[in-house]
Amino acid sequence: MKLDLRSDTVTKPTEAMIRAMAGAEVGDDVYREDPTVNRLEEMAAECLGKEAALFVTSGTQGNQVAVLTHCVNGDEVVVEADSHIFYYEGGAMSALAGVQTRTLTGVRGALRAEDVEKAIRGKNIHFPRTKLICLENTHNRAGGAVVTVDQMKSVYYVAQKYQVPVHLDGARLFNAAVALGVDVSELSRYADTVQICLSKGLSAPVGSIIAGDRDFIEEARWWRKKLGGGLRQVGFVAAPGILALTQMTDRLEEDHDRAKQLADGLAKLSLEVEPVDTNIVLVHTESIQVTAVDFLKRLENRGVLAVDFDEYVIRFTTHRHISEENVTRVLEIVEDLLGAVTSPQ
Ligand code: TLP
Repeated sequence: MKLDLRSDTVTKPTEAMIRAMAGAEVGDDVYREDPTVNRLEEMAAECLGKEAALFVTSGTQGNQVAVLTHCVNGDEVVVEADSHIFYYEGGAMSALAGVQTRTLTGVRGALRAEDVEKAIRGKNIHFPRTKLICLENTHNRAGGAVVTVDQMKSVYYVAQKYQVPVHLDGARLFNAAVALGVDVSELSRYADTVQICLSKGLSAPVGSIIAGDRDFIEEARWWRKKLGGGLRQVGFVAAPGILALTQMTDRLEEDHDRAKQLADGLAKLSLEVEPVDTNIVLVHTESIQVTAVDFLKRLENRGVLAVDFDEYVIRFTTHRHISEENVTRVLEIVEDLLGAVTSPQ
């Protein structure tokens, strides 16, 4: 069996989730008659401290519906240069919403309030209008880095000063909340709209939520339909999402412990490892002069899967199916591979 550390998206539903799917009460959600979806949306809105929420098919759909709802074509959106919404969503923001992006380099993924303030456009006939600021917490490409409450608050205050809404890509917001020891609403309160993924460490098979005020969610529902995301008896898919929110958030700490175990072990093997806040470990392979893709092939031959994040950077992601023993095994395999790389031919 492969040890799959490519992503926390590979997690399978729990037994309880499968039972919940089979037993879900359903209806036509386009008519808003699916009681399970309605319950999930109410619960999600409440836990994120927002008026309303909408069940969407994926994190990407949630983020893009949010951009479409906030902006019109030609608007400018301030994003972190390595953010998922900019880096990994197929250019959807410009393709679908027709917006242009203003990229700012963050500090471990966190935008600095002073940079955001400078980037917000003033009134000038030559300029586009800044219509949205996007944050990401935890920040994926920054290695699962947590954006602190104070960092979020400072950007939000600037955004409010200029009346520009903030959208939070909180695909792994519960990881951030658990790592900081705060309620998730302490983070979501510093954004006007939030996207959270149910299908990553929380283990639901499908789906994300976007939350915001009632008018925003009404409009987002229209955009979701337009994108083909108006599903029918989708309570079968939403049912595990309810368990994701009620039963799966606290255990994320175990994933964080596994990531720290892995990072410590890799550092002991003299590899350069980025600081670990949550369930993502970024490892550099320059020092052994092997590219990420090459090292990944060697790992795969030994039954370990991870992904490349840069020419010399590998990402390992821990999740519910990766135990302490599994991490120990991964470290033994890496040690063997390093021996082969560094020993004279
Ligand atoms: N991230 C995936 C890949 O797309 C890279 C992963 O394996 O980490 N926001 C963030 C911060 C994400 O990490 C992801 C998925 C998404 C949005 C998109 O979610 P999905 O995959 O549900 O569209």
